[in-house]
Amino acid sequence: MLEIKEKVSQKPAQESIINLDELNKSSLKRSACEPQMVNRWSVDDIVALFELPFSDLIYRAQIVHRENFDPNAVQVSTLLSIKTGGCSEDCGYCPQAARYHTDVENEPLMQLDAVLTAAQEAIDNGASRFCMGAAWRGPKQRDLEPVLKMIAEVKAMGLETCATLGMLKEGQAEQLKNAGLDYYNHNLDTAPEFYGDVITTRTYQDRLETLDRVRGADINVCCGGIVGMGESRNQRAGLLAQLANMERPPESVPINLLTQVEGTPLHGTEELDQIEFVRTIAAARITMPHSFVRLSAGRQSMHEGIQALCFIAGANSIFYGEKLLTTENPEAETDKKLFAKLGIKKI
Ligand code: SAM
Ligand code: DTB
Ligand code: SF4
Repeated sequence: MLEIKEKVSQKPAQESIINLDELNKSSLKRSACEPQMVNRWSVDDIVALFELPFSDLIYRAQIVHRENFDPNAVQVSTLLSIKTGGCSEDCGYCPQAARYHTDVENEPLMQLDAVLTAAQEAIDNGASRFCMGAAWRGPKQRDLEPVLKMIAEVKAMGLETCATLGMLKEGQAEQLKNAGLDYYNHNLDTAPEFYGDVITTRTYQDRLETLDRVRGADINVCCGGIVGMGESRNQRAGLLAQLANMERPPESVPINLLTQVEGTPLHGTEELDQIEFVRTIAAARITMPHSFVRLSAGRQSMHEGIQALCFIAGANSIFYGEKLLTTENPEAETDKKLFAKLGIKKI
């Protein structure tokens, strides 16, 4: 244990975590807010965490968790898909991509009233944050206008606001900030070297540039990824290294377990062992001590004992409500019972 402790706390190797040449070529001007990488954690250091005996890993995660958070408090966000299906992108996990034959239909942007009704339900169920998701490559200006109105009205109801609308162009993050947006969710999804196996219609660099824009507009960053897509342990560690080495790590880090949907290319992927999922949560907690780590998609397929282990490993945020975007999530009542059993309070 001591030996490993020393290993993981030593100064990490000076490897470049992102492709700096590519970043330099980027048309985006450098700003003070650009997520320059800091070599806090090498991929090898994070793999060493994954390799710890389970009990030692959880112990370390608990120490970090208790140093930084109330260990019995979990933040709850409710998700709403404000624009479902028909997406032009080819993300291999996603049931909303138009090119895959899934049961998801292409629907228009929701009306403001319906969004506000859903926000009121979220309040009634005790959610503190409301996240609006759209199946877009990115918002066109004419799409953004009604979303700005939704954000402003949801904020006025007293909820924290979050949106996930795809890639942002210059100036759009500022408009979102002015409307009252607290968080923007945009995931890196996986390690750079596995990314091209999953998505080809947008690059890793595109994602980093959107994250720059979000940071530059002083919006909190919600950024994580998906595990269980057939990536290696090294690549799970690689995703965490990308996140943990950001100049300012994301305030919120959703760790999704792939929800396999028939018709998507990743349907039929070998299931990730759930203890390995808990290890991923623990490694996220240790490497990003100040971030909320969100136990995101995949809870529907997890026994409550595994979810309890995730909370012990440092997860302190969940999506709350019977639906994620298009797939199922535990009922709010089920989660209330689980929280009561575990003595967890909602924040
Ligand atoms: N279209 C926008 C985008 O891609 O940024 C926003 C919505 S998109 C559905 C948000 C995130 O949900 C994705 O980046 C991915 O990490 C996650 N996601 C989508 N489908 C999933 C699935 N089947 N299982 C787990 N996570 C999924
Ligand atoms: C995130 O990381 N997970 C959420 C949220 N951000 C937008 C989405 C999960 C989607 C799961 C598949 C679906 O319901 O369509
Ligand atoms: Fe479109 Fe987002 Fe789904 Fe990718 S993850 S296909 S961008 S909705």
